[in-house]
Amino acid sequence: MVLCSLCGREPAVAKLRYAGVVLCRECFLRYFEERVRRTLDSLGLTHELSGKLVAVATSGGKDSLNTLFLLNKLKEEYDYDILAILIDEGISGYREFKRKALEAFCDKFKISFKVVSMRDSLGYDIDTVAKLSYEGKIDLKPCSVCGVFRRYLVNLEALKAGVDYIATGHNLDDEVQTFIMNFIRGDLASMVREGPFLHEDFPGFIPRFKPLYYVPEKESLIYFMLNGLETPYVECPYAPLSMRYYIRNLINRIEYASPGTKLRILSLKEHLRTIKGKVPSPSLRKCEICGMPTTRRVCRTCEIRMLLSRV
Ligand code: Q46
Ligand code: ZN
Repeated sequence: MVLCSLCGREPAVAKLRYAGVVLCRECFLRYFEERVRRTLDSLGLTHELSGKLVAVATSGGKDSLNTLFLLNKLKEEYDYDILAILIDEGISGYREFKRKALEAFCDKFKISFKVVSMRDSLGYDIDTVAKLSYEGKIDLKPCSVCGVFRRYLVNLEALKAGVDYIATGHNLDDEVQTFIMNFIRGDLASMVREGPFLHEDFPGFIPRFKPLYYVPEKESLIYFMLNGLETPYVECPYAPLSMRYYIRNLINRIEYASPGTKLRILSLKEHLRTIKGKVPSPSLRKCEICGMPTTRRVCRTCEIRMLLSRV
């Protein structure tokens, strides 16, 4: 039996290859939660969250449920309220299962939640978008529409509910993938802008933070399982069509061959964020159609809706 590298008493259940250690259940949970707590503290949220309403944007997957679980656990200590928001994109064979998982989770932990239908709110669901894309009627992939619409609806619903902060379940792997995708697109402004906390001083923009920013996906999965949390392991059928899917597999292969790669990329990302002020980035304005914050004359959501209405 392999014993925990920290306490030396209990059997190890998690191997952290990049650190060369193995941890038992208790030490792993403590290590994991301490890292999340340190993240919140480093973002200045320790006192800032007091008396506030925090929305957790959740998909019903392990990372967003972990975020909900952790923020629910910390809410008395930090003195805030939480509300879970799930956007139903209308993806059959996927969304209904994850939605049920969120509902069961919120019932179990007595968390308020809101489900928003993309079709009812914006007039389109992602199955329809995917069909149009497959038929060659639009030059847009399902994920590029889904991501834009989801972000838009989470912000809109949070505004309606009087939310002060939005928390998302992005983990270290997501951040590394996004960084590489921005690199491939040559989008330096996004490379230096995106971090664990995003705040723009503009009406209608709700500050966002990512409690799992420094947590590798594999550790998020271990934490989820060790806490006995449940979600069906179904994947969105459109995920393999995205650039992210390709990048994710590629980075996982490199990480396997060279442990610590993801951490090194994240540390480069963190380093680049220090030059944020030196990279010109477009300022926010109000969308001429819907009034939501955007860097364009017309926001991407309104632009896509106009495009879809012409098909
Ligand atoms: S739900 Fe939507 Fe994801 Fe499906 S269509 Fe793509 S973005 S993969 S996280
Ligand atoms: Zn708009």
